[in-house]
Amino acid sequence: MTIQFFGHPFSSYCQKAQIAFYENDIHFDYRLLEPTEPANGEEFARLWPIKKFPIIVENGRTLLEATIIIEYLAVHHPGPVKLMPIDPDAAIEARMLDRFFDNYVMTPQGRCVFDVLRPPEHRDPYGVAEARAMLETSYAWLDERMATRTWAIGEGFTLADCAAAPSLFYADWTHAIPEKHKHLHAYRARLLKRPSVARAVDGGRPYRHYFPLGAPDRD
Ligand SMILES: N[C@@H](CCC(=O)N[C@@H](CS)C(=O)NCC(=O)O)C(=O)O
Repeated sequence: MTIQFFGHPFSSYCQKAQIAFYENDIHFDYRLLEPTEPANGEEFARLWPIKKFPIIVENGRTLLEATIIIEYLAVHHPGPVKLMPIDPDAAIEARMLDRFFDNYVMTPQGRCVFDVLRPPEHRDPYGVAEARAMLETSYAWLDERMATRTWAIGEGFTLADCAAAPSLFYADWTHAIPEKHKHLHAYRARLLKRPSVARAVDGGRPYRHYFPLGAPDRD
């Protein structure tokens, strides 16, 4: 049976996983989580009560977490693009950078964005300031790192770049990457030109009005 993918095309973590599918041309059924598709939402809530997406289901097995979905595809649907490097040290580097993008770019980015969805009396300006400071630190660290690399861990496109693409896409909308970080800007632009990433970004285009801070007129 075709892999069932429960998610939303505007979601950063869904785009991260989708990029892995597109890189190796792996077919899946998109089970869109939108109010117009209540059956998908009900099945999703039964499969994963925490209700964070994406998840996938194949042969009765449910896989949670974008990173784990990418690891699963590498094992069960291997293709020409080795998102999990064969070399064990390179694989450690890819996993390390994957954690970096999720924890220190995607997470603070989300903290800024979701704060505006809270009722005003429950907003957390101190937490948002901390998140913005973390983004600044992450940008500076990445800019230096990307001075000598094409992709996050070197010359090959990996799991880490699947994480980087939506992280940097939305982080720049949320807390602009300073102009002085030329290597980081070039990396973000390279990611957006990658066909798998462009396809994921295009899938989210009809939903840009969902962006809580207001989507900029670019990208
Ligand atoms: N750790 C999860 C995070 C997934 C996540 O936070 N997904 C967001 C969408 S980008 C979500 O489910 N939001 C809905 C909610 O929090 O209710 C992963 O890596 O897949």
